[in-house]
Amino acid sequence: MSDDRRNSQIAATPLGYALGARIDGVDIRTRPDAATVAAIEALWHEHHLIVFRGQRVEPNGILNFASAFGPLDDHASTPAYRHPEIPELLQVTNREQNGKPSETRNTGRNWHSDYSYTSRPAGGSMLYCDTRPPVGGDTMFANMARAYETLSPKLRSIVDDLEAVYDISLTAGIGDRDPAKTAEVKRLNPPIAHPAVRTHAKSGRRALYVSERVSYFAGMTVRESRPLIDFLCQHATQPENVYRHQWQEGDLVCWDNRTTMHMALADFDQSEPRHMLRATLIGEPSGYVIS
Ligand SMILES: O=C(O)CCC(=O)C(=O)O
Ligand SMILES: [Fe+2]
Repeated sequence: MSDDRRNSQIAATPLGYALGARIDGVDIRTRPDAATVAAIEALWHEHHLIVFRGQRVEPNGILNFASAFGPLDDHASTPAYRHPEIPELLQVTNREQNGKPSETRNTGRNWHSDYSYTSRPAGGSMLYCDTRPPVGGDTMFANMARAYETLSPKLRSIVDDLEAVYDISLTAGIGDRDPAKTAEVKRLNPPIAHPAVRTHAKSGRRALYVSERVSYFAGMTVRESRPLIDFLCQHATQPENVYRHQWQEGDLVCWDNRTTMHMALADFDQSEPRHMLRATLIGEPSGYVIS
């Protein structure tokens, strides 16, 4: 099939006003060619989050599809959470691991952008739903470009000059995980300062880069920073700025961590299995470690 024919079948249907679109006409079991990748990326940048629905794929298939969009992270920042055979896949699961509760059963329970506590924050994340509970287990996403654009010009000029210090200790539920693994993850990821507003390398869009994992703004005290962090998070996550995804098995949801943040909800019966696999595209280097 020619590229033109193939790409003309790709169609996007918006899922929310703030962000999100379902993409039809793509079978993720087939590695996309360059023209298809470009067509998908254009829709991804426009909608910030895209959903491929009704896909059934093995872990290697996720790898094959995701790697067409750029180099994948091997998740060395969080080695304990990787798929046992495929380091480019992170498991977000409540399946027991070696007879113990999974370390990732409560992953993502506060608003964040993936790997913001590293010097290589994620570009895109692609999360595949293998098994979902009968009801709930939703994920919410906020449009951080829109959050930035809807600030007053004065506050925008203030945040433009700020650096946000990210701290992995602020990851929700990290205290409930295996202490040795948590200590290792903290050692690998000391606090790091990133610009509070980042410009998307490909779309040029500016977006707020502040989440619930920010502890303070560089050069300001924690007490001074706290109200502003709280305000910015609350502003960004107001319902009008959020898309809430209700998962179906076989969904591949791809979000851009440079223009969105997300939170996984514990709104489900934890005795029901929920098993997800994530491929993470390496983003642009950013930030500096706070000594
Ligand atoms: O489990 C989810 O829905 C999302 C978890 C999360 O934060 C992630 O995979 O990046
Ligand atoms: Fe996440």
